[in-house]
Amino acid sequence: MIQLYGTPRSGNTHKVRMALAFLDLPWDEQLTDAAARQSDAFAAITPMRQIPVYVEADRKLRDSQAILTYLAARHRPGDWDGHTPGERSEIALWLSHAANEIANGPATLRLARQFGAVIAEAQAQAVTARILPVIDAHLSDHRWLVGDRLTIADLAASPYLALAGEADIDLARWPAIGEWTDRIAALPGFPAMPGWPAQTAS
Ligand SMILES: N[C@@H](CCC(=O)N[C@@H](CS)C(=O)NCC(=O)O)C(=O)O
Repeated sequence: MIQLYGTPRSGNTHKVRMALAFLDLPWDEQLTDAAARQSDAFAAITPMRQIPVYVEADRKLRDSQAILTYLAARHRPGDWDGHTPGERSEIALWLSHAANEIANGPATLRLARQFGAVIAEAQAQAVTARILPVIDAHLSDHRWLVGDRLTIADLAASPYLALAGEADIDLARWPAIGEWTDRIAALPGFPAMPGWPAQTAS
């Protein structure tokens, strides 16, 4: 059985949770809160002491983008990770935005608002102001980030944008982003995530 180390409010964990649910794979959740992440037992699982971690038999994977890449290659090759060199490049672009601008912008602002993290506020606001119009403009004439279907680009980029309200970001200014995260939440099998608006959790 797949073990997913994470927490219910971790957007990075939710990227993997969505993938497992949409793939209809059974998994167990290992609740790994801040205290558990400091334990020697967790350090033995990942030297980064970060969630999510994916464990299946003797395979141990960390980093949400890396785990999504693995799941796509194993279970939905082409469909989820790109059929052509152009699609693969576009997916890599969005995984990069997820791990860089989205993580350092909206996700960092949420960390401060929801969990009391001390952050470089102006820098996080600047990154957010730079990336949101780019994503919104792209989604204004695309239903999905890459191609005409869900890919791991959508899974990687969506949680911290859906959770923007928890970062005091008004998504009314970026309607295409909200419509897209609603679209993802309406997919059959979407797993519940606290704070993700308009979800029809199953
Ligand atoms: N690049 C990693 C980042 C993971 C990450 O930042 N996880 C957070 C929770 S969502 C965490 O474990 N924070 C605790 C820490 O960094 O010490 C990924 O995408 O999985």
